[in-house]
Amino acid sequence: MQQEFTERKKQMQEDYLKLLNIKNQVSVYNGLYCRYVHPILTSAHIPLNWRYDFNPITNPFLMQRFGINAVFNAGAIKWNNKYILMARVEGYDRKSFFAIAESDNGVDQFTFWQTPVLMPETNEPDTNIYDIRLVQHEDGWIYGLFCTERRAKGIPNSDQSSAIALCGIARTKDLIKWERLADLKTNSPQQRNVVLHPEFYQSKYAFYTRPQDGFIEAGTGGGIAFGLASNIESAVIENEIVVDNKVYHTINESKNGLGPAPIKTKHGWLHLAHGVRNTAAGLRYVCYLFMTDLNDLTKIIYKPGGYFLAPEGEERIGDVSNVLFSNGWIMDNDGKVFIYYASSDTRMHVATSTIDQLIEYVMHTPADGLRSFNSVKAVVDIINANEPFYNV
Ligand code: M1P
Repeated sequence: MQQEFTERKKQMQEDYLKLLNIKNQVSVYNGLYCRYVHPILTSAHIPLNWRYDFNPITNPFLMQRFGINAVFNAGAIKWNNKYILMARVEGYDRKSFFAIAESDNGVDQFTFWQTPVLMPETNEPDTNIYDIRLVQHEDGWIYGLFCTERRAKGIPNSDQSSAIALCGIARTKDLIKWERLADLKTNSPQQRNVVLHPEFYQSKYAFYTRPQDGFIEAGTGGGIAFGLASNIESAVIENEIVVDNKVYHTINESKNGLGPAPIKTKHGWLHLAHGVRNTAAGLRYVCYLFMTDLNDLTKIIYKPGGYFLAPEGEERIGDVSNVLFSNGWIMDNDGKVFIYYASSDTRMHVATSTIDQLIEYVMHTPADGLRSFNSVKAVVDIINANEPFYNV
């Protein structure tokens, strides 16, 4: 028994180190971004000593004591020259929590810090927390805005799935010690995908929100909205203005939500978001880009039609299949952009691009014409413009 224990432990440790040392390679480059061969974080990347009790007396069969189901939807920030991901880690028990992993180059060898983040609670404990957006705000704090989910009040015992999703807010100076602030208050019964703008706007804290009627269904809400709060410690948004609404027969006809905080460029604020539509096989989540005006944050100035990134190959399959979701990206000083995205609520990937390529894409890709007729016109325009350049 002792020998079997020792051998399995050795094998597990060897396999784990092998996984952490995998070097990533570009799998596809399409002129806009590179995709990579390997996912960058999976449940297997969770340190073994979080999952197993390695004491042969208390765990003679060397079985898992805490199973991890998935690692996905990570916030991202460059910190002390490391690429930091604050991932949503989901246990077998379906509860999510946050854990930080770092990498030297942003595309491989992500390694978790020693322990997961023990996010402080408010007076009303969270049942589940997930999908953090990390923002270095100009006020000097790093903020983490995330979804806090609790069982809906006043519903019968027979209903064990009605939930209320709100925006939790915490801040830190070192990513280790977190100060939990009051949950964001808005007039919407449900909020997910809330993001803090990195700069003050009209001397206030500016938020991108996603008002929604139900926990899953957007109802009358579902667009990406914008609102201001005069303080962050007990933030209240009185008025939400929809910036990017859901639209019939588009990639975001059911709902959408902002991804990470936008990146400032000389042309406007560059946004990455997810759009959701319904299909016979369930919801399909894809990522798209748009740009808002530098002076009017509620005004979209460019929005390419369709998606920027959609599930491909094994990305299509997972706990919630046909989902790509991003809530983290990092731009380096040289303009390289690391887009961190999760596939099918199961694992994390990276795509890399440059700010120049993303701007070129956003400014020069035709907008959604909203009708098949206009799609054909867009294709014919490209064919005609190609006349002097393209001969096969
Ligand atoms: O399962 C897909 C996603 O569903 C939710 O996103 P949204 O609020 O936009 O519908 C979230 O639970 C998200 O974590 C999840 O990836």
